[in-house]
Amino acid sequence: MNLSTKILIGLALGIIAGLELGAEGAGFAKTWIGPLGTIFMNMIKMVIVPLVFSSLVIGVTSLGDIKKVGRIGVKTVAYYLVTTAFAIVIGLAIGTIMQPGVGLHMAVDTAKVAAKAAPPISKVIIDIFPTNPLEAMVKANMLQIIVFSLFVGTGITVVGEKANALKHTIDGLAEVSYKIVGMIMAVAPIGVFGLITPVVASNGPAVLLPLLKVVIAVYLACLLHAVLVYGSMIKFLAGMGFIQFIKGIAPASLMAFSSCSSGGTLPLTMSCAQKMGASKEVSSFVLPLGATINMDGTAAYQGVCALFIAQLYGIDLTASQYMTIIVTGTLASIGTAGVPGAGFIMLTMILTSLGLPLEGSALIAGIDRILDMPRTSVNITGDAAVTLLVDKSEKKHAEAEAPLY
Ligand code: DAS
Repeated sequence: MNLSTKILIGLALGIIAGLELGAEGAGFAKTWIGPLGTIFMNMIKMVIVPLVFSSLVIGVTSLGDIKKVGRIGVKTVAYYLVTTAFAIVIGLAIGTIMQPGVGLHMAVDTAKVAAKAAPPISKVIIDIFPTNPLEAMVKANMLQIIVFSLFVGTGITVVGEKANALKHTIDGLAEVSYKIVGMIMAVAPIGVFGLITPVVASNGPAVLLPLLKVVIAVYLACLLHAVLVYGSMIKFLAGMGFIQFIKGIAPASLMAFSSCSSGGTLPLTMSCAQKMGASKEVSSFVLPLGATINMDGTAAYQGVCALFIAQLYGIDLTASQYMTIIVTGTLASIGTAGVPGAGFIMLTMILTSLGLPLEGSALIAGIDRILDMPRTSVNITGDAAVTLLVDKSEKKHAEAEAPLY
């Protein structure tokens, strides 16, 4: 039985238990069943720091010799960041239009939430540069950890040979972190059961009805992003028909949809991109980087879900908080590893940076695997689209530099 079926069973049992217990059993659910969910969430928080640090450092070191790929690296990262920002904006737009969480005011300590929701945009930008990276890790300050990781990855690449041992160690930490994510996801059904039961018991069936809206919102945001953003990129910048591109990337997109793993799909993504004309040099650099740092589908999902949870608690987000979602979501998607369920881990980080209650993510946890399919598919499709763009511009660059005769 695969993980998605197990999670859905955990969700179904949690809903049934919550409905059976009802409001009068909410206390029992909170005291005796809730801790299963709390432990699950604690394990998620436990792995976020090593996961983001190591996967991002390795993502940056895959740039190889900075001089040689400086130009490609800047272009690649720029395209990845811009498309990710677009994805979040599309996710926020869909979440604003569809309002998936409206009408479900849940009791929450607004003082706690309000206290964290205040930071002005300038403070958000200044604060992403850590004064002490170890403190950032201890406090799980994700934006600071992401910035520090970018510097460490660049430093390792510039130092070269002498830093090989460090790079090897961090690479090992990345692999171990992916494995730990897998172990945590193995107990997800129990964790989801523990998360969802108290929520349903204390909020009744009304809480679950909007879940369909969230699923539709995430799928719609992913589809819109792929058609609007990749459609125009491929047609106007890569000089390829969008249908031709979709047919070319389809094997990898479908593999990503079913495996929910960008990393696992990478070999297929590379062969699809190369069959569509991307050179080996560009695709073997841009795609592994993309599988590590480019997560447009995840970003769109985070835009929708962050709004869903704010709406769930009747919290109106300020413009500065919208900006925080765009900045945090763009940077956080860099640190999202290409493994199943990694995006949900990043969502909990975005909620924390907004001061929104993590409990709200319990409803998302139960359907996350369903939401992981389209976002992973979009993640790798975006990687392939950027690869074709960078490849086209590199070929133009080479032609421009070629001797006239
Ligand atoms: N499933 C992850 C991937 O492989 C993304 C995510 O969980 O959001 O891209």
